[in-house]
Amino acid sequence: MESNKTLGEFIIENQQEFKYSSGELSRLFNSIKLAAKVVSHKVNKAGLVDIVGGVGGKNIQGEDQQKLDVYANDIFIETLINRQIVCGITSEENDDFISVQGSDNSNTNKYILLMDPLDGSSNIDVNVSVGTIFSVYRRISEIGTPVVLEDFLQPGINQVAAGYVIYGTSTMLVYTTGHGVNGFTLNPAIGTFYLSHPKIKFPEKSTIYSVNDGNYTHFPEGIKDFIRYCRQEGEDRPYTSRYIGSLVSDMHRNMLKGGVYLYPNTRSNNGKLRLLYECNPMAFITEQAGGKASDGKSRIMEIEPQSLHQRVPFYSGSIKMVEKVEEFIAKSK
Ligand code: AHM
Ligand code: MG
Repeated sequence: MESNKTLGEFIIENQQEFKYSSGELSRLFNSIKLAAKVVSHKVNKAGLVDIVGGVGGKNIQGEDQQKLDVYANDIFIETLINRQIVCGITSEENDDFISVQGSDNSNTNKYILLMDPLDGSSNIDVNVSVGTIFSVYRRISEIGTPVVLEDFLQPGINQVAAGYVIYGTSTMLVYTTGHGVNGFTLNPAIGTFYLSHPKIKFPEKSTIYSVNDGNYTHFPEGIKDFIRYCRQEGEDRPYTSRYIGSLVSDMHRNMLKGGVYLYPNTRSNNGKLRLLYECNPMAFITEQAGGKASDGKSRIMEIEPQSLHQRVPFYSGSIKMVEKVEEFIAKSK
């Protein structure tokens, strides 16, 4: 484990990897890591202060918002707006996108940020890890004008960076700019992220499957077949079932230990996870770690988004396992 390289040093050293190298990305990451540290501090204190629980509001999907969701959302948005680093932000917790143009439309920044500020927040009051997921794109509309919806509805293949922060037994920031995936662990004593997981790759041998088994009866036949296959005796089967119910934690574990994450559609819905805030960034990271991310038929990152809060079925993990999922889905038709 390389323990003495900080995230700041790593970004500067690897700036040439970022094709639009102009210092903007480092400034953007400085803001993300600052906001992440503030949220991490708050999440770690969640059991100590009376901050856990709903605030009575519902987000766009009609789900109860937890206080910490709102807090994390505000911190990330404020940090980015105050530093005038991006020209637009959209969040799973907001109905619409935010244009960061300044009062005189003078903002000439090129990047927009999409985020799920605190994913898995229903886990907070039982002390289970949660995470922040983010994704960065270059705007497609003209610089200096207010951002438009089309800037945010770009396919995942246009991402220039994506990452997540996991608030777990330790706080980690994992990201990619399209040149592999690297993980940094926060030393809370001095507030610095250190490179702890360089060049993360899915292991060759993958034996974990992660799915909310309680929904089994509603899953498409192909997914039921895949789950039965996971449970059967075979060369390296039955596989191990692990499901935390916190996407960042489930994906993080599967990437390090080897496995597949499934959130299927059912007869009545198109899955739960949001294409822009959860699936695209996780798909970018998965692919960069040598894995594959699919909606069962097509590559997640090639889906043309139709709306900000669109949901898609999501299968992401080691290539062989995701191909097996696709194979069962194709066979069941
Ligand atoms: P959230 O964004 O409202 O927190 O919901 C997303 C979370 C993911 O972290 C997790 O993988 C999934 O919902 C779990 O859903 P379920 O409880 O239906 O299994
Ligand atoms: Mg979420």
